[in-house]
Amino acid sequence: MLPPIDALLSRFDLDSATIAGRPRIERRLSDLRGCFRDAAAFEAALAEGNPLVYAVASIEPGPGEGDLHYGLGMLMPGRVGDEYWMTKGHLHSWRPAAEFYVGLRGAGHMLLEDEATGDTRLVPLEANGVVYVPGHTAHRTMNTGAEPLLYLGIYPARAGHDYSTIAKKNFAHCVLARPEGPALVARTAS
Ligand code: S6P
Ligand code: ZN
Repeated sequence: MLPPIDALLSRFDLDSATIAGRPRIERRLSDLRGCFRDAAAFEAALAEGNPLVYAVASIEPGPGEGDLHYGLGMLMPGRVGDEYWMTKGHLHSWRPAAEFYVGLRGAGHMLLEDEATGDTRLVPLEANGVVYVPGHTAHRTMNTGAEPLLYLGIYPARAGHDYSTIAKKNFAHCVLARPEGPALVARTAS
């Protein structure tokens, strides 16, 4: 038997990055301690205030083995030192879980890092583009534009979030704002 239409259809408000009647988590600058390479710039920015950096409204239709979940993300534009505002980044607890990121509005990039090899890619995330995040891949999103970045992340229900691996060792690369655009730089070299 199929669920009622309300459980099959969601409607977004892209200006507020909300989905009517659904939970939304918010991450502020203070939630991102340890993510940026310039700790002094981070603390100086935090001393000025604790702005909203991103929010995610989630839809979790069911916990079944074949179910899919999705989240509407809004990542605000901003900088800490020469790094763009970013998400915490994570691996999926169930490592084989892949994910699609669908760009809806604004301009961003995704940092992808293969857990086993460290192989790294910087991939644009923008309207009319879909980024495929393979399984076993740490992923972080940066707003590299001037407007809020809106996107959808679609992932297996059983994916889960492993934040602790990133919290312990961070990504091996940073993405720096350079005059010519976002530049991928080894963390040790920066
Ligand atoms: C979930 C998916 C996204 C992120 C969102 C926030 O698998 O990748 O919905 O949760 O982009 O990022 P983070 O790293 O704070 O979860
Ligand atoms: Zn994910």
